[in-house]
Amino acid sequence: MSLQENRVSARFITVEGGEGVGKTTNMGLIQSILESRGLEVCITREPGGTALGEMLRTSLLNPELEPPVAMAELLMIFAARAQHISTVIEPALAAGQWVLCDRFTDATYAYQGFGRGIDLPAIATLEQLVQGKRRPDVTVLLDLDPLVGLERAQKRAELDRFELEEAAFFNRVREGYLSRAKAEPARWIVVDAAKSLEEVSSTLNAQLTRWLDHG
Ligand code: Z5A
Repeated sequence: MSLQENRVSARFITVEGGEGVGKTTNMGLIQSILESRGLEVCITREPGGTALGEMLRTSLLNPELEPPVAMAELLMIFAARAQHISTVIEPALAAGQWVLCDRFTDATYAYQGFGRGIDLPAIATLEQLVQGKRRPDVTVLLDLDPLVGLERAQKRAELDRFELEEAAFFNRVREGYLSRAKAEPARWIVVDAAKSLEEVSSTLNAQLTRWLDHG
């Protein structure tokens, strides 16, 4: 595909789900599917993706730092997002690169909205203010029982501040994701992440390929 064609069709793909569901692992698969079609891919993540965003990420995740209250947490996430959109996401899309982002605003609805109980319309107001019309073109949801995901995450590394929340919080987050996917099914690819990595990858491959071919 020529750079000119990429410019016209560059898309914004996000990957979502609870702790340890396999987002990082499956980002690699998505990247290789896109690159095998000759597409240039910009890989990024939230919170993070810029120097400022990574600083905010550290403050958000480190359990040894002063924990932000829910509203401060929400605003830190949107501050990181404003910087990320302006300096990474929009320039990449404008240059014809496909953007593949590990978490985005659906995570804010799930964690800060459903998880922490912040009003969803308040999140929608910030979304509009910070993002304008920018929304993901497709979102992959890796859906998994939070207990299984936490067990996987625990085996891999020290738990961060979010991962120390109680089980009810993670159940609300999962419910939040599933209700968003149900409300807007054309945008979401929902994959059962309880299956083996091979099965998850194969389902994701098939569904993403269908979306890429038929959009
Ligand atoms: N957050 C928020 O609150 N609001 C927001 O708006 C945003 C974020 C954007 C950081 O996210 C935190 O930010 C997040 C919410 C909050 N909460 N936390 N924590 P993060 O994405 O960096 O953190 P994470 O969800 O904990 O990601 P993770 O631990 O890196 O998990 P993952 O990327 O989904 O999983 P993984 O590293 O690919 O896999 C975990 C392990 O499981 C690994 O050993 C794999 O080999 C294994 N694995 C993967 N798939 C399978 C299958 N299918 N079977 C068996 N084992 C598997």
